Amino acid sequence: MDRKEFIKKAGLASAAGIFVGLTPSIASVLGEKTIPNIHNDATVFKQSPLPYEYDALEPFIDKQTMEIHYSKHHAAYVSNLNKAIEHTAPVGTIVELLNKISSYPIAVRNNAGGHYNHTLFWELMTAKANLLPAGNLSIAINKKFGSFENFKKEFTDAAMKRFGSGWVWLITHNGELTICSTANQDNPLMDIAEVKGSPILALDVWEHAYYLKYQNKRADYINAWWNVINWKKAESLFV
Ligand code: MN3
Repeated sequence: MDRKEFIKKAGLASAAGIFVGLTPSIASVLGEKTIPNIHNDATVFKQSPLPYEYDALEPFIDKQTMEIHYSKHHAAYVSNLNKAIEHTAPVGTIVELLNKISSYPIAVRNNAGGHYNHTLFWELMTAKANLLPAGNLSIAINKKFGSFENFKKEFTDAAMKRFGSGWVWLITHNGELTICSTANQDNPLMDIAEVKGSPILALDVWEHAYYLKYQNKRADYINAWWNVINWKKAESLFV
């Protein structure tokens, strides 16, 4: 680095330092809240207990995958979400936050989605699964897709076609059922979602959800998941 370049770089660094140094006082002049959200219980998110044991979904979803997925992956989304909103104004409930996610940085989007998606995913699985939906949801599936088998095929196709990491959803919007998929930890409740609606079913197709047991065989994982769907929970979400 010659002398001229050094002076230029040093000047930029010092300008950056001044800028960073001024930020809090500008914030206080503007009367912005500087108390971190972490002190407000309403905006600290917590991971709910898993509604069953880690090995409850064997042999379809293995114990080790469940343990790592819940205690490492999901736990990290919750902790990183709390860090990402530590200095923002109160964000409201997780659903309220998702509904206005376009006004937050990408770290909030990724971790709020990760928290919501996994919470729902755990609740939508059970060891005591009925293999078919009942009630109004069953009627609506037959009406929209022709038969349960057609619905299963369309949902499985969407899950196979999701390139890279993401989720596949059955959602309802004004009583109409739709299958859609989202990348990363996005979901249909986000204001940035291409297809919006309320989730009825959620399937995690990130490799961390199946790689230990199924390796690259996503189709086998999806096929196994149909055996552990908590249709009672799905029916309760269909209103
Ligand atoms: Mn996951």
